[in-house]
Order: sequence, then structure tokens, then C-alpha cells
Amino acid sequence: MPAASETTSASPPLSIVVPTYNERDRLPDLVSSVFDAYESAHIDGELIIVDDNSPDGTGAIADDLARRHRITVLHRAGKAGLGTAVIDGFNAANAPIVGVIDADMSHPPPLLPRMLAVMQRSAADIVIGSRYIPGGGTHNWPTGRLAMSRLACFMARGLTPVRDATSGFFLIRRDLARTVRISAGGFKICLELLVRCRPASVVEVPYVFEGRTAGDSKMNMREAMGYLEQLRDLRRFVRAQPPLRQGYRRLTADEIAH
Ligand SMILES: Nc1nc2c(ncn2[C@@H]2O[C@H](COP(=O)(O)OP(=O)(O)O)[C@@H](O)[C@H]2O)c(=O)[nH]1
Ligand SMILES: [Mg+2]
Repeated sequence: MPAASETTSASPPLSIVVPTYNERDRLPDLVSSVFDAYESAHIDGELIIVDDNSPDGTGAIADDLARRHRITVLHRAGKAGLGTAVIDGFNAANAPIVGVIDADMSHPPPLLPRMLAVMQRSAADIVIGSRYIPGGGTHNWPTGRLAMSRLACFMARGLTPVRDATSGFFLIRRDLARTVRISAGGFKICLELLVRCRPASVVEVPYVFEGRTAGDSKMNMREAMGYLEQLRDLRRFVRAQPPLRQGYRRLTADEIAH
């Protein structure tokens, strides 16, 4: 059980989880940007930072930020992977709607209030920030990474209609997320939840992903192999389930602006 350094009392409407590993230089900007977005939309939201004892001291920086904002920090003993970091974050969340954002500013925090509004007005179970629907895209990302990402999404096509099923930027109803046990190898947590939670309603909203300008990405050969295993496990899971009638919509940038 990770140690929590701070908790708050009244229930927030939205809890965003930020998994961190060696994000010392980027985390303060991300935190300011998320709380600016909350404030401008009058959302008393919280942030859950899940740090895996980052050697660069991100954990101490997170503790310091938690003195100034509505933040809970979970300190885990060592690098235990992104998937379990997100799940531990969801389990510590106080809001009925939970979500995930990278610490590296690849995902735009100002979109969070709009994603929350979409979730609330459309009664969606999951709202996914998508690079691969009209209006979405990637900026400053090496061609090789983009090709790998597109291939990974293409390979998930039989499992979900979602075009950016490997997105690291999404919201989900907490109760739904808590109904499932993800497999330990479930590296692409969004896909894991899309399949195993059997959501009745899924919405994709476009955004432009910014390639990381500093720090290291976690993408490597081991992760790629883990993804193949994940796809195999999820296909087995789907075959054992009754057919699912699922609502699925893609929104345009205009539609989420209002
Ligand atoms: N707690 C935790 N966070 C991680 C781990 N691996 C990656 N992260 C964080 O998860 C987010 C996504 O990782 P990133 O390297 O940006 O992946 P990419 O966007 O797919 O290149 C970042 O905020 C990382 O700091 C991990 O093992 N544990
Ligand atoms: Mg990233």
C-alpha cells in the first residue's frame, strides 16, 4: 500500500492522476497548468501524483507542490510500471470521475474541463483524448514513434472502435474503473479499461499531442513485447464475453468547445 502524504475532506468532482518517473523539471509546470484549468472552469478538482521513488527527486518536489495545491502524493517504493501507478492513483481518488495525464506536458491540461463537461452532459463512461480522429494530431514527435503508435492503435482495432486506444489522456467513471482487475502486463491502461470495463458509452475528443522536449520516454523493446501480450490476453477476454452493445461517438473540436 503506497504512503499518502496528504488528503483533503470535501469530495472533488474530478481527480486526475499523474504518474511520474524522473519528471522533476516538468512536474511544476504541469501542476500549475492543471490548477489554472480547474480554476478557470470553477472546478475544485484534485490531482493525485504517483511517484515511483524517482532517482531525480520528483517525489520531494511533488510533496512540496502538495503544500500549495489540492494534491495527494503516493510514494511507491520503486519503478513498478505505468499501469499499476494509474490504478493505485484511481484507488486513492476522491472524485466520481477520474482521469490520467502525462507529467511531460504532452497532453493539454486546458482540455480537462471540456472533457469533464462532455462526460457529464453525454453520460459517457469514458472520454478519450485522441490524436487520431479529425482535429487531433501530433507535433514534434519523431516519425518512428508516430509510426509505432499508429501501428499499436491499428492492432487494437478488433477490440474497440476507438482510434486512439493507447491514449494516455482520458477520463473514466471511477466506479467502472474499480470494477476490473487489469493484468499486470497491462501496459496500455486505456485499452485495458476500454475492453475489460465493457463501457456502455465511449466518446473520443481530438487534441494535439506535443512530443516530449525533455526527459526520457518509457518506450522500449520490452514495452513493445508487453503490448503484444496485452493484446493476446484482451482478445481471449473478449472471446469469453457475451457481445457488447456499445455507444461510441467522435466529437469535433467545435463540438467540445461549447
Ligand atoms: N509512477 C510511474 N510513472 C511512470 C512510469 N513509467 C512512466 N511513468 C510516467 O508516465 C507518464 C508517461 O510516460 P512517458 O515516458 O511520457 O510515455 P510516452 O508518453 O508513451 O512516451 C510520464 O508522466 C512518466 O513520468 C512508472 O514506472 N511509474
Ligand atoms: Mg509522455
